[in-house]
Amino acid sequence: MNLEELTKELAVIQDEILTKIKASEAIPQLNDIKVAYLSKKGPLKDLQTKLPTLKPEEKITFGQKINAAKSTIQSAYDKRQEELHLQEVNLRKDKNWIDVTIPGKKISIGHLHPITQLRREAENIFMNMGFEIVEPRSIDTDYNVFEALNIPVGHPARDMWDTFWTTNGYIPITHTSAMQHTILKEHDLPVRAIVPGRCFRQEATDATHEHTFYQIEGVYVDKNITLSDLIGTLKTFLSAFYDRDVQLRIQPSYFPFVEPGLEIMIDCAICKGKEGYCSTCRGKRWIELVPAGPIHPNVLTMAGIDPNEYSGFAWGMGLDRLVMIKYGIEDLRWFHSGDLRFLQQF
Ligand code: FA5
Repeated sequence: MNLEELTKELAVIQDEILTKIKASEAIPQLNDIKVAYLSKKGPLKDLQTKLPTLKPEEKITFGQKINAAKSTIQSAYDKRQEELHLQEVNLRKDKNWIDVTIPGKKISIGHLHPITQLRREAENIFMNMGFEIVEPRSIDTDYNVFEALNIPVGHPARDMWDTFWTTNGYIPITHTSAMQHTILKEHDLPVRAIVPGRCFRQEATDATHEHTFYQIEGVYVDKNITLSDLIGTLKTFLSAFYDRDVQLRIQPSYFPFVEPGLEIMIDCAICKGKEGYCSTCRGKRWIELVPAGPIHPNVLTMAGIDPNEYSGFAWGMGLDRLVMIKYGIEDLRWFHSGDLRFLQQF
């Protein structure tokens, strides 16, 4: 082959390589092209082997042409490599793209049940009044639930607290009064304690009765305690709890462990005593809220306390009812419903 033919051949090979470099779509493909055309077994090397057939000055000319072609090819390779690299980076950016301006997703973390919130509030008020908090047992003996409260076996008052029994004779506590005997027996006098706890009863449930509900028992024993101490304590607590000057009215009731038995009523803050029907007090203007009374001498005696030296009072308020009145809730079954539309309001 003469110089002219070799030059033509070189131009064809160069065009072919440049076209392939331009058309390459990824760096590995580009590298393959480079290896195929510029390696020792490539077409350029082939042309170089034909140099000896040329005259000396043609050798120089063709050598220069080959070098120029190599340099052109290298530049095209470098340029394409840069383009493909950029293309790949942009593609990755698109895939992992994060819009940092999107507002975050709100994680809902829930909150305390309204009964728990207000139980804590009630505990704080009583603690500020000098009461200690005693936890009740969830199941207890017949002795603590009934007998030590002056309700022996066969006493008709047991029917007031129709309850569940375990197969081995224990009682899921029917009222927090079940802790009265333990408190009176185990605490030094004077004693001021509250017992916030969960109670269980065999009930046909309705808007004001559940099989599971909460009570806050109160026990106060000291020398010279009178009914006015009971009234003063409850008025102070209820006024703080409802954040207003609560008015009390007292009517007789019956519980074997207090004498006399009382039902403390509060004025209805919903209708404020006005004419017309009110769903909270049912038009009575007064709401029965706290059963209470001076502790019966038999209960003190059974706990080893001399009723001639000491006297005291107790109450057992329904916490669910306290909360219902505070928030104007008409049906206590909402509390156990687990319905977020209800719970999220508190
Ligand atoms: C008692 O349980 C007495 N141990 C209270 C007591 C204590 C009186 C100390 C005297 C001295 P009673 O069964 O009435 O009493 O219940 C007290 C309160 O618990 C009621 O006023 C009511 O608010 C609440 N309660 C009773 N049963 C239910 C129920 N099934 N569902 C929701 N709340 C209830």
